This record gives sequence, structure tokens and C-alpha cells, in this order.
Amino acid sequence: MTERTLILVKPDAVERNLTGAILARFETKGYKLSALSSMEPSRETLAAHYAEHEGKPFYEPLLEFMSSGPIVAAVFEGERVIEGARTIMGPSDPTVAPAGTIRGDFGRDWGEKVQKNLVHGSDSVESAEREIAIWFA
Ligand code: RTP
Ligand code: MG
Repeated sequence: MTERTLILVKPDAVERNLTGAILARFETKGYKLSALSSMEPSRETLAAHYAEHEGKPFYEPLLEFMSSGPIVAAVFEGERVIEGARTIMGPSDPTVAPAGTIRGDFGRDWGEKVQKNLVHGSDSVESAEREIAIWFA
């Protein structure tokens, strides 16, 4: 079934001029870019997006990190794109993410409280629809 997923190019990736290289990985895999926006998100937007993590130790560092500069929000479409995009991204921790994945190729541990891992991708159909409504209201 054709799905949509929300991809965020996080502030660390935008700062390092990796936006094009990251979006290209989803495009060259064959997924269709259907929405794209560059922005500096409000705290309200970030709190809505990360509501499931409220109260966790990394929550405040995460919101601070995500507010630290511009991000790029994108919607990609295709068959099983949610799972496919997460495969392309690799595991959350860039130190153990395999080479060939975005996080494995471009990421590392910078010794900070939050994992600066370059990219976000929705983890289910329900999350994707919820997140797309937040970022592309
Ligand atoms: P995402 O939601 O961004 O696609 O990443 P994910 O599913 O792989 O990771 P998740 O568990 O949903 O966590 C959201 C983001 O919070 C930061 N994080 N830092 N212990 C830590 O330092 C830690 N744990 C999570 C990461 O930026 C992660 O992507
Ligand atoms: Mg997640």
C-alpha cells in the first residue's frame, strides 16, 4: 500500500550542508518527494512532534537541539516508504549505525547529551499522518 512518511533533516545536518545529500538518498531509492519546507520550528511544534518522549531524560536536550537552527521538513511517498526510509536512515545511534546508512555514513557521537543523528523518519502509518499534520498544517 502506498504510504507517506515525514522526514526531518535535523539542525546538525543542515548546519553541515548535508541537506541535499540526505534528501538524495530517499529520492535515488525511488521514493517521491511530495512536500518540502525549510523552517525554524517553534517550541510548540517540537513539543507536539515529540509528545511521546515528554518526561524522558533526553527530552529537554532534544527540544533544545531541534531549536538550535533551521531544519528541513519533507514528505516522501511510496510503497512501504515508512520502513524503507528507516532502513536508509539506520539505527538511532550513529556510532553503531552501519556504513551505507545516513547515520552510519555521516554521524558520530559528539559527546553531547542528545544523539545528534541528522534525520528523523516516522515510525508507523499513524505517526506519519500525525506528524505530517503538524509540520504541513
Ligand atoms: P527519530 O524519532 O528522530 O526518527 O529517531 P528514533 O526513532 O531513532 O529515536 P527516538 O527513540 O524516537 O528518539 C527521538 C530522538 O531523540 C534523540 N535521542 N537522544 N539517549 C539519547 O541521547 C537520545 N535518545 C534519543 C535522538 O535525536 C532521536 O532521534
Ligand atoms: Mg522516533
